[in-house]
Amino acid sequence: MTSILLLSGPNLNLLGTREPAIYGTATLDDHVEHATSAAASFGATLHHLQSNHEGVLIEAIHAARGVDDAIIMNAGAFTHTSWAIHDALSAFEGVIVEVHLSNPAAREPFRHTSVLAPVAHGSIAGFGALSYVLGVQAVANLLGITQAP
Ligand code: CA2
Repeated sequence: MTSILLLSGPNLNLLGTREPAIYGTATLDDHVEHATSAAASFGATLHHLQSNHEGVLIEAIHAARGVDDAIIMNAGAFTHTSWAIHDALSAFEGVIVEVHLSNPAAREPFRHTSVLAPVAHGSIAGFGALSYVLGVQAVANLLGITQAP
């Protein structure tokens, strides 16, 4: 069975508690639930890890090698800074999709660069909760899964 790892970076555990104008009112658990349902509709399983620690995320990417078929990652602010996560993702042989709730390109200049985008197959940003579902659809498409079993 196709296995997808969903990774969430720093502060995403705070979703639903602050900044609703930017990130909406849904919690991270809500987004994971939607992504899990979307994956199931393609006959795939999805497991999730959130961490506020760069090293924990890097080790999760290493552990996914040879185990998971795809990584969907919202790296939070590490998106803009972490060459270490960039390098870890570059060693993952499966599909990589970057997702964001907001549209960083329309926000502060420091958010305009993603150091992870060059090692992802593609990036989805600005669609709120839909970004996660679109991320799963992108993975299914890239893996050649056209419909649920
Ligand atoms: O739009 C996204 O998904 C981001 O990855 C969210 C990150 C931000 O640093 C990226 O530029 C874009 C921040 C997530 C922090 O979420 C919070 C939620 C509630 C309260 C405070 C932060």
